[in-house]
Amino acid sequence: MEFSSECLEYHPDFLQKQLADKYLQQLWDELEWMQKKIVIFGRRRLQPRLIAWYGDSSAKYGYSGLSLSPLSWHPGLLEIRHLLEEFTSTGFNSVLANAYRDGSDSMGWHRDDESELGPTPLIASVSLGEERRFLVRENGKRSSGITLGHGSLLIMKGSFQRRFSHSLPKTRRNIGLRINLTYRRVSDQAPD
Ligand SMILES: O=C(O)CCC(=O)C(=O)O
Ligand SMILES: [Mn+2]
Repeated sequence: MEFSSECLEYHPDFLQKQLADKYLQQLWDELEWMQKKIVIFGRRRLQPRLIAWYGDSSAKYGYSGLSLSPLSWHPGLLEIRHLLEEFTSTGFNSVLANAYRDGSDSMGWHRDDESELGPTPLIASVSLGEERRFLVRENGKRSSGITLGHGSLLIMKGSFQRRFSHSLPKTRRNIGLRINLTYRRVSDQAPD
């Protein structure tokens, strides 16, 4: 697929397998996973995945009618934050963790373009566990995909959120757990 590396970078071997195995187990066992109700097209339904929001206490975040106050950092999430800060030379103050329990959990098409992320956010997305397809689509064009593997890092940056939407579709493959961590920097200023 054609992406400018200005917008999207994929690093398949960001975490060594042993370390990725350790974090997968630890974060599944120890994070405070929740399944939230959200409103889509006026209907209340359960999100088809589990989520947990961790970060500095100032890092409040809202999307799809949800307003999330962060839990204070888990040591594993903090270790990964430090690895990412070194790798990307960017500071993060929060992380949204998503757990896809099997192939029927998913995330619909969206952009991470909330004003508290700023106009050109750098979002660092770490994947653990089962491989899943990540789809990217520019308005009016066909989607393309990247397979996100265990221990990989995807960096979305620059104009990515303005130009493209992304999603994580369901799959019929008989697969188990995948955890995804999107590290973000959210501003603690009220949006204008
Ligand atoms: O699970 C993924 O790879 C995507 C997660 C995502 O897009 C998000 O948390 O905003
Ligand atoms: Mn996203």
